[in-house]
Parts: sequence; C-alpha cells; structure tokens
Amino acid sequence: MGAYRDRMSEIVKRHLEVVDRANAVSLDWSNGVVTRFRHPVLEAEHAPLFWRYDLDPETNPWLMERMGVNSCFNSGAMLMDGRYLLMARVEGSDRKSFFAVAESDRPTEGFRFWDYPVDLPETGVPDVNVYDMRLVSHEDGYIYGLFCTERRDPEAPDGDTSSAVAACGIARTKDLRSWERLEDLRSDSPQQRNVVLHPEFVDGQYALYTRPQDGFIDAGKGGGIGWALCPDITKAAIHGEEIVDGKEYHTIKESKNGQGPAPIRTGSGWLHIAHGVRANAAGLRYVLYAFMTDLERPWVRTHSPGGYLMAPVGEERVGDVSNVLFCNGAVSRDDGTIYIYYGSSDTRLHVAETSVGRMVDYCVNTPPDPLTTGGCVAQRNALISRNLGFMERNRGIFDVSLFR
Ligand code: M1P
Repeated sequence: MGAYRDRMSEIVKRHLEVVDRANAVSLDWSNGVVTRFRHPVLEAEHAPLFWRYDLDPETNPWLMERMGVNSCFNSGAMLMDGRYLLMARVEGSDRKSFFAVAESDRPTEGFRFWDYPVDLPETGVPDVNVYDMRLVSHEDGYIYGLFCTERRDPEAPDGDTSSAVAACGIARTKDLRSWERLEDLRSDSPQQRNVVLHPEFVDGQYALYTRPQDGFIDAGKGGGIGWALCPDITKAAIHGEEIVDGKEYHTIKESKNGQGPAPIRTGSGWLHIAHGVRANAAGLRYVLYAFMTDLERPWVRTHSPGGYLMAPVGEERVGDVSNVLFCNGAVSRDDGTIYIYYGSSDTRLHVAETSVGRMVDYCVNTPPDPLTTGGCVAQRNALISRNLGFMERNRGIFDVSLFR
C-alpha cells in the first residue's frame, strides 16, 4: 500500500502542476500581429488520471499506467455560454486518435476535460482513426463537426499495412454531448482531408472548403483549398471543386495547404487562417498563414499576404512530427478579440491572441508573395526607402541610429 500511496501523491502532484498552471503572454516572440502564450493550453498530462490508471489498489497495487495518452493537440474550438470549449485530438499510446472536449471559463488556461471522450457514432464502415475536427455553428441551428476519418486503403496489397484513405466525416450536435453521424462526404477526389463547413448558406446550399488530393500524404496534381456547394448535408456529395487558394512553387504552401477553422466574418471580408506545407531536406515544414475572401463570394480571394503568419519556434519545433504548426480552431469574440488555438509538432496545443482589426490590417497591408527573389527585393527596397525618408524627416522624434 505504501508504494501505491507514494505513487498516487507523485502522479496527482504532476497532474495538478500542469492543469492548474497559470498562463501568461510570452515575451519571447511576437510579430505584432499575434501574441503567443507561454505554456501549452493542452498536453498529454491534461488527460484525467482516471482515463489512464486503474485507480483501485486491489487490481493495480503499483499504480501503473494502464492506458497511456501520448498527446493532445489539433483542436476545434468554440465559445458557448461564455465558456471556451476545445474539441481536442487526443492520441492514445496505441496511436489511435479520438475526440474529447476540454472546457474553461478562460481562453488561455484552466482547461479540464469532460469525464468521457466523445462517443462518436460510426457509419457502416468503421473509422480506424479520426482527427482534426472543425467545429462550426451553422446558421441552420446545428453545430457541425467535420473531421478526417482514416481507413486502410482497400486497394493496398496484402503486405502494405501503411496505405490509407482519408475522407471527410460529418457529425452534428446541439450540445457537443450527443452526436448524429451523417454520411461521409463524397467527392471526385481520391482523398479528402481538411474539409471545413462555411458557417452560412450560400445560394441556399451548404458550402464546403475542401482539399482534394491524390495520395494520403502527397497532394499530387490536387492540392489547394477548394470550394464546392452541396444541397443536402445529410448526404453530402460535391462535384467540380473550385480552387480558392492554390499551392504554388517555392512558397510556404508549395507541397500542400489546408483551410484551418471556419473563416471569420469581418466588415472587410472573410478572414481565413490556414496551414501551408513545404518540403525540405529534413521533411515537411508546416506553418500558419492567413488570407481573406469576398463577403458575398467567399470563394473569391481578395487579400493574400505573402509568407507565414506563424512558424514553429522554441519547443513548438519538436515533437512526434517535428516542425509542424497546425490550426483547426479559433474563437472570435464580440469585442473583436481572436484566440487562435494551434497544435505544435503533433504533440501539444497552444494559444495565441490577436484581433479582427490586427488580422485585417495584416492581410490588407502585407504585400503578396511576388514569387521571385527580384520581386521580393523590390518589395523590401520600397519599404526601406519609405522608412529612410520617414526617419530623415523625423530626426527629432527618435534616435535614428537605434534602428540601424
Ligand atoms: O503531421 C502534420 C499534419 O498532417 C496532416 O495534415 P495535412 O493533411 O495537411 O498533411 C494531418 O494529419 C494533421 O493532423 C497533422 O498535424
């Protein structure tokens, strides 16, 4: 009993240190557009102890972990009755991901999981793995969860136990507790991941952001954030996706990209947060970027700032899949504050704060990627020359030598 008691106090202490940890703005890094918070808002240790241990000393005298949790990351997010709700991707030590809701009255700390993970109904074909749910309060009155459902590729030869098919699963709810599973999305693309429901009807139909792709990892001749309408969400089928934001050679999204959370309506257009992926000698690098589309025609891009909004820094750079930032959840408050919830390296979930005003300014005033070094130098030279003129005219205001 002594071993049990010692271990109990050890694991409870460690757990409470993490879940009760206060968070604060990180002073290490800010580009003025978004401000990061120092600690992750969710990580494996947030999983309740009763999810992981058999707590009965009769059956577990050494208090060993029976069902480990490997990571908590890429989460959908929403604000409901003043509470911040995260639909986390929780991955067990058996590699399977599942969904679970974590709740707090504060956007940046204090998240606790509900007692049970989401009991997600299945279609006729069981999901082998599910992940990356986007939560959307649609104007039809339901909250939708669109997510990736992954199954073994039925065409794969017997010895190939890796090839998979990714499809878009769709479920809906009113309270995040009881869920109705709808049919998986049918599309012309062999694989679909990162499918997101637009929050409003367009031409009386449901509208979807998609990511057509040929292979499970490789976008192939597909890729890009697509757009399609669908009249019946209970039997969702789309044809002829139009590309809203394509992948492009030698950019932060040269390999593939994907819509993040559902776009945020602003007075100047729909604000999109997305991820872009590029290849390098060490593998793939995932960063977050932003763009805007027209209010009336959400499939028409109006502003496309060049480069990334956020790239992995510090501990974010390392994890199960290193060099990855991925966002599928954001909360936009009535006062204009936006909380961006983003996973790092498929291991933990962080939060960064910004505002509608800042994000729109960023999208409107950041020059687009000119796609060549010469174009980039010309853009930078224009900025330098404007600044040097401004500094010259305002020598009395600040010490110009500090900026050299
Ligand atoms: O491992 C990095 C990411 O890979 C996938 O994203 P994408 O479909 O754009 O390649 C997803 O599995 C995502 O969850 C993961 O973070």
